[in-house]
Amino acid sequence: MDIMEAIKLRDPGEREFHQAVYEVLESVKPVLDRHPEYRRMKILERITEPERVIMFRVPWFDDQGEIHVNRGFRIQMNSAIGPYKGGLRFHPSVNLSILKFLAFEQTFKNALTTLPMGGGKGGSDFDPKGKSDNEVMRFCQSFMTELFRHIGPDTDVPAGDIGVGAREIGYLFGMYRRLSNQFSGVLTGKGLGWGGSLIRPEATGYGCVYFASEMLATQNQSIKGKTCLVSGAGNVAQHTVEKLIEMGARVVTLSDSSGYIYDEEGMDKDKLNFVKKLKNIRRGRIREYAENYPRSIYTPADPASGFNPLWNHKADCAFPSATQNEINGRDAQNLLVNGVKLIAEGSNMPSTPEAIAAFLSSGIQYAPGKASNAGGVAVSGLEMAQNSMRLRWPREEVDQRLRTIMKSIHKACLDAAEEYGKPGNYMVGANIAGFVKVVNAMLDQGLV
Ligand code: NDP
Ligand code: 2IT
Repeated sequence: MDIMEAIKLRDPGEREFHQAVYEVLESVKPVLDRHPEYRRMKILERITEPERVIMFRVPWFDDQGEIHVNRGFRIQMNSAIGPYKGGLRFHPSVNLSILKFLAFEQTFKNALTTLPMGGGKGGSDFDPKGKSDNEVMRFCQSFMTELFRHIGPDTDVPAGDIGVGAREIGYLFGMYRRLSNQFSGVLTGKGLGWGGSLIRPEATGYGCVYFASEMLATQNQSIKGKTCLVSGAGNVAQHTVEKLIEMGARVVTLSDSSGYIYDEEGMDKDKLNFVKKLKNIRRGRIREYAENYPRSIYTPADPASGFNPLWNHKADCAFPSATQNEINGRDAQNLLVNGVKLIAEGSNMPSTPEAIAAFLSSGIQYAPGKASNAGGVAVSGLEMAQNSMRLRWPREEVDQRLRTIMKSIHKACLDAAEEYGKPGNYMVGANIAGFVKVVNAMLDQGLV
């Protein structure tokens, strides 16, 4: 039976996981043809099956004394090249399918970073929105009370993702330290005063813009003066905007799940600082941007419309930085009609297969998340390295290493694409380069 069919039969309903696996399997077909040993050693069957899946109950009290029960997960996907590594997502939509797709993608992304990290992902269907700090703390403590026995600085090193930022990492770390009686580098994204790395909060967004600059450089172009669409308003979106502004681009959009803002004038440092305070401290909605800057326009989300108007503005570049499948086939057509020539994915799997097909057939530059958003986990890897050495590198050094890593990922994608006859196809290149590295490690280490 075809491997894809077998995966669908085994876990029907895991739509996002099937989507992520299908993309990689299609890309690596020529590699399998060149390396018959991969099929003989049942590499596809092994690499699509998590090494371990942990699912657990997370009970907690809200401020009124009411009891709630959420579900916690950790997918330990692949540890052939290093300890499991990947973020934790707290969002009501979290389920096994979403976390398996993220852990699968993470495995190849981490391989691309050049650092020794395996792939994992975890999280909960807990919704931090509208919860008090104390409620979030109690939830994190309950979550870690179970998770702590499955992780460790040389076993599995979680970090942030949607709904998990500096506050949550703090509460999680505190509980891990208490339970294990050890101060270790078990989580990344830690505070600067207790083992965190400079540039880690900025890394995903900055890295994505560095990657886009490399892409543009292949066409003798630069970010300067480009009009850019950015979605999301969280960690990745904020630091993407920060670097874009610094490099002289004009950023005109941001969003959250309630709607998006369009600011014709473009954002500057002051406007970005407003967004940071709004989102990271007051935890408010992006609508307030338009209330504060009346020349910008707020449009509420309308999921029933079948398209996202954020992607329907004249622009040169797009940086989706919210969530999976946020650009569908119709959005992709809108982007193309509006003149967008470069897509660099900050979020994981933001483009549906239809959208990717439209980008690739139009010949614009398209970078998949596992390459362009790898800067976040790369600096997590640098945080682990600094923790192991018990020292801290200065900001410039981490930033320089991040740039070097993004450059090397960019080159690895182009080289692999070229080698397999798909020049300029970053998606195929990223999938092949990540896959080959993980597979070779698996083959070296025997049937485990
Ligand atoms: P944050 O929680 O900081 O921000 C997420 C943003 O996306 C918010 O504006 C949120 O809006 C919006 N969003 C989330 N879910 C949905 C949804 N279902 N529909 C519409 N909007 C949504 O997360 P991050 O910025 O860290 O993550 C954004 C993306 O980047 C994710 O895909 C993540 O996997 C990926 N990523 C993150 C990395 C990191 O280091 N943090 C590294 C690499 C990739 P609202 O507040 O309304 O929910
Ligand atoms: O998707 C991702 O790469 C992340 N959420 C960051 C993972 C990490 O371990 O830093």
